Amino acid sequence: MTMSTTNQEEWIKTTCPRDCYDGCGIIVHKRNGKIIKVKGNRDHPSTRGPLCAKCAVSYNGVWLDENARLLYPLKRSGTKGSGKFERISWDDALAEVANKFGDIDREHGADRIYHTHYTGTCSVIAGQFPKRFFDHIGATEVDPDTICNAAGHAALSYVFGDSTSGFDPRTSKDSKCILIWGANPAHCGPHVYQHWLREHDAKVIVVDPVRTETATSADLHLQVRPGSDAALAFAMLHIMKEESLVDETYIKNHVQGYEEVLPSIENCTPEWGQSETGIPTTLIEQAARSYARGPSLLWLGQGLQRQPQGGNVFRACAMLPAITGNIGKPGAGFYYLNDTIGIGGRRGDTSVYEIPELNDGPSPVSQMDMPALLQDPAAIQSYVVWNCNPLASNPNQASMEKGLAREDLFTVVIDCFMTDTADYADIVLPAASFLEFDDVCSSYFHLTIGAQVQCRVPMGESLPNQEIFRRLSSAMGLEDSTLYEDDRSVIEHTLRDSGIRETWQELTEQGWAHVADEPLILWSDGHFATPSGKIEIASERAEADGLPRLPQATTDPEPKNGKLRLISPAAKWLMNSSFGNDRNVLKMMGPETVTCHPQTASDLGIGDGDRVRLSNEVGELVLAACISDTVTPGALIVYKSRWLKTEKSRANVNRLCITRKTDMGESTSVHATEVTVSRVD
Ligand SMILES: Nc1nc2c(c(=O)[nH]1)N[C@H]1C(S)=C(S)[C@@H](COP(=O)(O)OP(=O)(O)OC[C@H]3O[C@@H](n4cnc5c(=O)[nH]c(N)nc54)[C@H](O)[C@@H]3O)O[C@H]1N2
Ligand SMILES: Nc1nc2c(c(=O)[nH]1)N[C@H]1C(S)=C(S)[C@@H](COP(=O)(O)OP(=O)(O)OC[C@H]3O[C@@H](n4cnc5c(=O)[nH]c(N)nc54)[C@H](O)[C@@H]3O)O[C@H]1N2
Ligand SMILES: [Mo]
Repeated sequence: MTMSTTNQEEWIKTTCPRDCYDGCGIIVHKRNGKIIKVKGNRDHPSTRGPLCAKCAVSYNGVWLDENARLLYPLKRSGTKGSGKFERISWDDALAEVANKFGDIDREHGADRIYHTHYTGTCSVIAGQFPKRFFDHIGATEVDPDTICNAAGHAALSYVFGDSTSGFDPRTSKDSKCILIWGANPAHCGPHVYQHWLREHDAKVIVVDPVRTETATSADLHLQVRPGSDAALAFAMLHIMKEESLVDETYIKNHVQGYEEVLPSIENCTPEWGQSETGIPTTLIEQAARSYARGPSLLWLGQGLQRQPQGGNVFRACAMLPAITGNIGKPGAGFYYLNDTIGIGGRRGDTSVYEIPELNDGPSPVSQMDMPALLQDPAAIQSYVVWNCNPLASNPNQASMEKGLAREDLFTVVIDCFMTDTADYADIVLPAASFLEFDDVCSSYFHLTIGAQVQCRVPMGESLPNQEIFRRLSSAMGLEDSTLYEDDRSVIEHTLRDSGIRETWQELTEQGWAHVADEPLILWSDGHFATPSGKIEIASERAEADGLPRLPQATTDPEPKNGKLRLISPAAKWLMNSSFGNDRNVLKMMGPETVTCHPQTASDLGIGDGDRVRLSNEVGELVLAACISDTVTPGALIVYKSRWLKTEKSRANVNRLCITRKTDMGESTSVHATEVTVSRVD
């Protein structure tokens, strides 16, 4: 595990497990056994130098700070939300949880125990292993992707049969055009932005209602009206058809439903496209031509599908590679999220993720149902929160808070920090951080696997998630051996399934490895994982699920009664709500603001820096206005997921965000939240 040692100096290679496109390599510098610096690994293909600013600050700030970290199991001693707790032993904490779960199982059934988790850590074992416990006891899972990206997965599964085998970024050396649709890597994958996107000769096109940093540095920015992306895709396809830029041979061999969708494409003229999207026809034409000529890559952002018709938008955009044949050849392809371990259907043994025989419990429920369900004593008796911070991250915050305040709801929170959600727990269990245990990280952009290497002992009495659930299994007297599988065995599974040749020892010395030596050209055999084996523009499976057979050229209606569409994208200085408790991060972010277009501001009589009230049917928030034409006139921006307790309002943008479900995947449509804005005198 040690790269080199001189006297008392040590440098350890490890990997950043945050939910980020970058998947960075890290070097931890120790002196006399103590971590003195956490920094970027300049030999890592994604990182190539320093860490991003937020990780550099937080990993050397709150993550190493004993005063900020949770060190011991805690039991609530005050009212819910008061943040008053007393220290208890692990044995007592686990016995209390075990007894309570036993009582609930006997009185109501274990399906009344709900567990919610997401990507607080994306490392494989800490991120996946605890599911075995919940599956075994028959608890109800809150479907994790419904807070983030489920609509996109559902849509791409209809079209390609697989949403997680996107392009290998290394294939971009052969690309002439990269189309980034509703993603902002400048914030969300700063190393991908700096080293992958900006160092390209390919023409970069960005479709986003916001002139993000990514859009500013692109060759072409299509500043789309929010919710009109499907119309834009159809208008681009119209131009491609008119100008004979479609690949008839590819369509004939590999696409189902082109003839059926053609009449809609023919109706969607560039002029119609301009009126729907607000983008001048000349720009739509330029984008259509560059993309169609290719070879082109299409990156479908997660932000793009967080809207009511997010699934339809994805199906519409997915027609671009199909109809132009920009797939299955060097420099071409689509990307949403890569499952590096299982890419291209290579995964053999899936037992790292799930033990099929353990997994016959209740169906998962959508995160969008949680604000209502949490308030219902007939539905939920216990809420276990691990790897996430739902009070900060979930929409309809007021209802979430009301549910969490229920005296009869037995809430357990496992985290590294005392989050806003943890304040409402009955039992808080301290999680070890990624610097404190071995694990495996797989990037969801680059096709690399990284070693997460223990750099110090866990702080206080904290434990890795997997160890917490082994001990809880034991406290409950559970017998299934898979609940106790040790880390080394799971790590070996994972490496084998990833096709990694290196042993764990070699991986820790190297820090990372590509899952394939040469760039993978995915879908090059022209066979797709759909029932027909073709790309399904027309989908019988969608139809059977009560959805349209074809993508629709529709646009969301404009907000009525003076309302505006509130977008709440990822903040540069946060990782969801993570890092929001770091003093220096807070300093860099400054006070929370709402960005609005100068025309909107003048219509509403708002000046830069004025206090404004944003309100709708679920809540209200008072913020300082920031007037800027980076956003389209009908839209507002408030970045997502600050900690509530760092704000005077004790709320963040999720106070306003709605739980309306997307058309597919029962997922979040936060970017379509509508609010009224008024100046506070
Ligand atoms: N308004 C609005 N809201 C949004 C979004 C939006 O676009 N707009 N985006 C949504 C999206 S995309 C997502 S993914 C969600 C994310 O929302 P969450 O999943 O809630 O993500 P975080 O807020 O980062 O919370 C992760 C928690 O895990 C903890 N953690 C880190 N490492 C470990 C560990 O090893 N063990 C344990 N037990 N805990 C650990 C961190 O300290 C942190 O408190 O937010 C969603 N919320
Ligand atoms: N710094 C930082 N990095 C992060 C995160 C973070 O919180 N902070 N979160 C991580 C997580 S969990 C995720 S899921 C990813 C998210 O990664 P992205 O998908 O890149 O991020 P978002 O910020 O959710 O949304 C991207 C863009 O979608 C745009 N958008 C909103 N509505 C529309 C629309 O109607 N049409 C179009 N075309 N675009 C629209 C927004 O303006 C935004 O610029 O980032 C990850 N990386
Ligand atoms: Mo996400």
